[in-house]
Amino acid sequence: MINTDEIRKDFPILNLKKNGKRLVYLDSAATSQKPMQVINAVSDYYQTYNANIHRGMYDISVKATEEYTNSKELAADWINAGSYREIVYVRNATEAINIVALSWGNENIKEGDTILITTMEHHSNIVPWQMLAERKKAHLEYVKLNESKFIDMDDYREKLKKNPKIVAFTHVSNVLGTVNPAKEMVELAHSNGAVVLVDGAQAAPHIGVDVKNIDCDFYAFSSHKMLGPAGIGVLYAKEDILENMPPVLGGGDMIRSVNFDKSEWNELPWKFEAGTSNIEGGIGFGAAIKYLKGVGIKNIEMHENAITMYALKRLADVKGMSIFGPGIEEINKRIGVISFKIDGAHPHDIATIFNSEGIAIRAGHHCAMPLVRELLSENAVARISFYIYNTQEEVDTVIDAIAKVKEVLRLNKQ
Ligand code: C6P
Repeated sequence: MINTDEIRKDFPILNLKKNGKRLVYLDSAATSQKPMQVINAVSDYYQTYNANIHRGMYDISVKATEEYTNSKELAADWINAGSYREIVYVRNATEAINIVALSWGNENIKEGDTILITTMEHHSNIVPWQMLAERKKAHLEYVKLNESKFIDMDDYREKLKKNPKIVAFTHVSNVLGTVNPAKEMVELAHSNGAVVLVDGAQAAPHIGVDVKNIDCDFYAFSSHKMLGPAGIGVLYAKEDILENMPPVLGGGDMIRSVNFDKSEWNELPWKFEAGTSNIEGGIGFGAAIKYLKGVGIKNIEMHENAITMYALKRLADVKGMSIFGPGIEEINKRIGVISFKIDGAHPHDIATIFNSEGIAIRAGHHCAMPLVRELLSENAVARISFYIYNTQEEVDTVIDAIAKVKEVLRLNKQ
């Protein structure tokens, strides 16, 4: 199991005081905190080998190139990709999905085709497909959720009968915390001839991901949610698919040769990385993955499972509390993202009062408006989310803060 006392020593921000109280950071689904190992890796690059990659014959440029490529190898290993050639560095999961919609989508989607996504998606996995559907006069279809707010597999099978060219779904919901049966969904889509993109933004930091086993064609995730810097993320794609996709951006580094009338593309994955890369981001991301590997994904899963279980139990005792997403009995189908509401309290008031207690949580539609508004029938929900550095004592502070919410809003009198 994880020794959180030891882990917390690596995260300087966790010693900060907020409103006179120690910061309790429960918004890792939005972005995670960073350990000294990542901060030092970025600082070390700036201080000792800052140079452009793929361009210099001199030592510090060679080292920068090596470290950047090495981080891709770590990223490939983290999700069990075939090699770093399948790892395209992009700004974030959002950009990864957009690149697929622009490159693969523009080539392969024709008028009248169907694109299939689910009603559980983050805006990043809705809007690029809406834009593609509009460009191509294609149909965008949504798989429903069932009563328990899991993907309705019967509806999924039905919608697959419309022969979508591409299916895109989230591995883990950023609102419900639900882990979707990715392997089964990919298998069904493939047997129907569709290619599949999995949005792994909330999965890659928290659960073991094996893209070979899932067999998805594309997988998207961001560094900043897994201890790394912002501005760097991964588009994984099977090598043969990437080979056949045209680049989206043109410029330096993505070419093998340029003539006045025509250019030839560079080898993978550089074909998709035009211009100077986010070098320090890639190096920091590599350090983050090394750190997570040191902790071990099984330990991460066990720790988050235990703390989520504890939180669900304690929250269940709160009067007027509703929790969205799988309950304790389905703990193995969820991660530590818990969205909730308290009768009579607006989620923004909850988040504001939590803040006065030093607790950082997110409240709102969580960039999943269709899910929150239409399926949960809420304008906003409050959300706590855990990572490797969170403790049961921090869950206890949440329970105390809820008592404070009730006191301030005079809900105890109801
Ligand atoms: N969700 C949240 O607070 P980016 O912003 O590109 O790194 O990640 C986008 C994204 C895509 N898919 C899912 C399932 C996500 O949860 C997110 C990011 C954050 O829930 C910020 S809105």
